[in-house]
Amino acid sequence: MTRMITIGAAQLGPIQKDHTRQKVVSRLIDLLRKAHSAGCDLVVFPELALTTFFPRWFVENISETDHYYETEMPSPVTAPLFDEAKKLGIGFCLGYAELTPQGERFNTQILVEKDGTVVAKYRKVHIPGHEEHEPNRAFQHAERYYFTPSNEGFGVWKAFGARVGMMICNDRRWPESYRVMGLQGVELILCGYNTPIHYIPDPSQDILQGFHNALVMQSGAYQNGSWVVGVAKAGVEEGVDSLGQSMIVAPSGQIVAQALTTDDELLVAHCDMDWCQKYTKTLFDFDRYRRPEVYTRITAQRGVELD
Ligand code: CDT
Repeated sequence: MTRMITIGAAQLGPIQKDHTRQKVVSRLIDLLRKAHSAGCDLVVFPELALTTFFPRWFVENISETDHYYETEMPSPVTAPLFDEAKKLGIGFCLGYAELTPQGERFNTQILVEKDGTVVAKYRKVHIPGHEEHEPNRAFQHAERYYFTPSNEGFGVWKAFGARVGMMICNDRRWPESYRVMGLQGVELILCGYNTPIHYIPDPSQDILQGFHNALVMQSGAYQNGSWVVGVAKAGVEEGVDSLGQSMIVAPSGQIVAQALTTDDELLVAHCDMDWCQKYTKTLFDFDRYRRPEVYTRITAQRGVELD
């Protein structure tokens, strides 16, 4: 018997600064309904799916940006999404900016089961970009000013009849993110992203954005025998062009569905969770073949150490 999950990767086109939460939530609900019509069990939305990617601007007083953060989930404005999903019997994964009662700011993603229960919350571990205003840049990537890196790490939860993990955007470039989940038997990894095509510190990488996006998710899937669902907020948002190319990757490393546009677009794939074992019980039988005793540098040291 196979364990199938029909998954919808719900790519979003741009969200401009003046787009209201209500308008965005109605776009999410449209995609949710499309996914339901396509027989999906689970819909995955991007990172920071409720607002424009606000770390592209710097403000002296961070509290001026409080309106971009959610202080409760669901909230009155996001409740219609939760209600519709529960009514349709479809689960979802949603990225948003979180402001806690203690005043901490996280880049967060939640997983909601088909019955409306919030199964898990993941807070982004690898925060890219810069802490300070860099006035010479065409646009900022001040995520390190707006978000605290989470110390909670990468969990794996039982949901949708599978072992599910989450990561957010820059996490997908680090093999450690996948491996920590791989060591917990992950079968499905959900990842939202916002990736500007123009990489200001080294523009020679601009043309490679799509290649690198596929490279990291395909290798992470294959090397850990897991499905990976990567979902973009794409297109030209407030003048900044962001990568689309949302994709669903099989444990073989093959792309089984990929976005064709940089707009709101739903990709659907029927994902057999038992396919993972073809890899985790053979070539990547961790228990049989891994050599943790010679990998101690991975956790003992952070940067490169030269003799
Ligand atoms: N959102 C996010 O993490 N974006 C980064 C952009 C590159 S770092 C400026 C990413 O890894 O795609």
